[in-house]
This record gives sequence, structure tokens and C-alpha cells, in this order.
Amino acid sequence: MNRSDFPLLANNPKLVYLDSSATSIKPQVVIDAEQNYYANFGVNIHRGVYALSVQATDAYEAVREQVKNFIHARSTKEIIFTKGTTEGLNLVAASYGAQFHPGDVILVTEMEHHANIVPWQKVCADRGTILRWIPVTQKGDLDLSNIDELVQGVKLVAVTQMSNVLGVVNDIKMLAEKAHAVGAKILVDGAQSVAHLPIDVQDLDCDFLVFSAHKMLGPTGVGVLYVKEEILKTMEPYQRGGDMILEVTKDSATWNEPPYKFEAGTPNIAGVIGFGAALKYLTDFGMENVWKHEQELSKYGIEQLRTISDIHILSAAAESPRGAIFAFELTGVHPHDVGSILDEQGICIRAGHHCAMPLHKKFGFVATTRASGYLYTTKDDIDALVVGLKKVQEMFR
Ligand code: C6P
Repeated sequence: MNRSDFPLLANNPKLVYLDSSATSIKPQVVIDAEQNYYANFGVNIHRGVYALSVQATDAYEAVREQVKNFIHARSTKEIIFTKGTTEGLNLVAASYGAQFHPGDVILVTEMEHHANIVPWQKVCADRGTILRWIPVTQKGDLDLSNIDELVQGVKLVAVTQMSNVLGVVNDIKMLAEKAHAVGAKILVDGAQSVAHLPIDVQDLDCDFLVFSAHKMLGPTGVGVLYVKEEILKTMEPYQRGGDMILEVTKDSATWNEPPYKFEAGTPNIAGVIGFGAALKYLTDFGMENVWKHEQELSKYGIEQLRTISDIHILSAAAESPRGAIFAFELTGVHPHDVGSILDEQGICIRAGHHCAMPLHKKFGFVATTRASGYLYTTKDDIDALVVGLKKVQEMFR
């Protein structure tokens, strides 16, 4: 990996970008792929009989094949393009959630992003379903000591694979076994994990997987929902309109086959094509190498942050594997002040609840400061953060 592949880094050599969990920086190849589509064959897909439209359709569908290979799905029919993780979760909640009955249980965890909580709260309100929670330990791991009891009566387990606050990676394979043993399905929020570690949906045996292109070098406004084909067949469309129908009369309509049944309207064609370039970049780099780099960065980051006095690093003692995400509190300094002072030094981090308010409440914080890295992040970036944080503390003494 070369930092010069990323124009934002190349054009700002002093920039220390540590907000990759919010979104990743884009390599030039992704920007070029989008531009090439608009400049050379920027027309609609699945509709035209002319050559340019066929070219655009082929380019778009080739990315579906790339996604299938990237996550090791069985068929491209299982790959639905969405706007992002949030839309994928809302799609499942609205469409698969319509099959739930009063008293059915949805099992989530205390480390979920709001996007994997709020849609289920709506299903509960609409259908009388019950939300149950897997707790998080003070160390920052899932507390699975009572998992056999917690899964009883569950219809769906909806769990993040990698926490966007704690950085810990949950054992999805084991949770899938537990879910399936009681006849439940398992949905994996891969917003953080798919960007950072190799994913094999068949090996994990998850039923649903959602993720966003923008967190994995791709454009904003594109995401993926993977659903096992046999489940997809039971689901009603989420949105209705062009491209998802087979036949429409004045009174009724029939639906196209999946995945098109779930992709109503003109999609983000340029974004999907850009995402294809991102997937190629990641595949060429090797997801094993991304994960190896992140684990090294994670270890180094914890060690270096620990040299700071009066810092509380969430999940520093976690036992689960973890990526390069560090959420912490500097005693006596509000995270927004930390963020502003670091920004003056060219260091980008995130401050707030990171869309995980129940988790923050659990740890007794309203907000934390979060630094997060990716394949282009270096140990120098971590060193700059530590120097920056020490300066923040000096200013508040
Ligand atoms: N987390 C963060 O700074 P979207 O916004 O749809 O691409 O992804 C939502 C989402 C869902 N689950 C997890 C675990 C996530 O981390 C995110 C996005 C960003 O942590 C923006 S809030």
C-alpha cells in the first residue's frame, strides 16, 4: 500500500487521518472508475437496448460478481445493492420483520450501532416483538456466559461483527450455531468488519450480512445486503417501482427475481462501479494483510495510549480479537474539546457517542473520543495522536 495512492493524503502530507471508522479515504482508482463511467458510458442500466447501456449494465453487474467473490456468497442472487448499512438493516427490518409475530424475540447486543437497534425497535412497536440484549462486560467483550438462555425463543439474532466503539470482533460463527440450534436466523452488521478482515459468509453461516462501501475505500451512498437465497425468496419487496417488477396491470403487479426485486429505481451506478475498483484494490492488497496490519496497529495504539496519564481507554483489556479502533476519555476534558484541539494540529478523530448511546451509558460516559485506523494508517499517525493528546492535557492543566 502506498499513501500516494490516496489523493487526500498525498495532497495533505501533514494530515493525520484517524477517523476511518466513520469513513475511509478513497484511492485514486476509485475516483477514476466513477469518472470513467460518467465520461465514457454514463447511461442507465437494465433498460437500454443500445450498446452504451449494455456496457453500463455489464460494469454494474460485474461488481455484483466481485462482491459475491469478496464475501464468498453462493450466488449473485444473494447480493443486493443498497445505499449503505443503514438501508440494508431497514430493508431487513421492514421486509423480513413483517414475518414476525407478537412475542417473537429479537436478540441484539449492548454494543450495537443505533442502525442495528432502532429498526428493530420499530418492528417491536409494530408487531409486538420483544427486544432482548446480550450484555457487554466491563472489559468490553460480549458477555456470553448466559447465551444458551438468551437465545431461547429468539427468532433473529442481530449482532455487529466489529464494534465501531470498542473495536472488538465477535465470534459470529459460534453465535450462528447458537441461533440456528433454536431455529433463529442471524444477521451480521458488517459495517466495520467487512472493511477490515476476510469474510466468508458460508463459513460464518450467517443468514444476513450488511455493510457499506464507503468504509472500505469505496464511494458513499453504496452498500450491500447479503441474504441467503432461500430466505430472500420468502421476503416481500422493500420499495416498489421501476426495475423490480415483472408485470404491472392497472390492478396489480408481479415481482422480478431477487436481487432485482429489492433494487427498485435507478441505483447509484457510478458508486457501484467505483466500489468495484475499491474491491479490486483491497483484493490486490489482500484482506489477510489488512487485518494483520490492523492488529499490529491496534497493539501499538493501546501501548502508546497507555503512556498517557489520566486516560481511560474503553476495551483496552478486552479479550476478543480487535481492530485499530480506540475510544477513550481524557479525564476532565470534554471529547469535543479534545477533537477541536487535535484538529488544530491536523489530526482528525471523532468525538461524541458514535451512534452507540446504550453502550456509552453502560460504561457511564455521555461521549468519548475515538481514533480509528485503516490500511493507510501508520505508527507515525499514532505517535502524532499521542503527542497531540499530551498537548491537550497541558492546555487543560
Ligand atoms: N458508523 C461511525 O463513525 P452507514 O452510516 O449506513 O454507512 O453505517 C451505519 C453503521 C452501522 N453499523 C456500524 C457498526 C457502524 O459503525 C455504522 C457507521 C460510523 O462509527 C458512522 S455513525
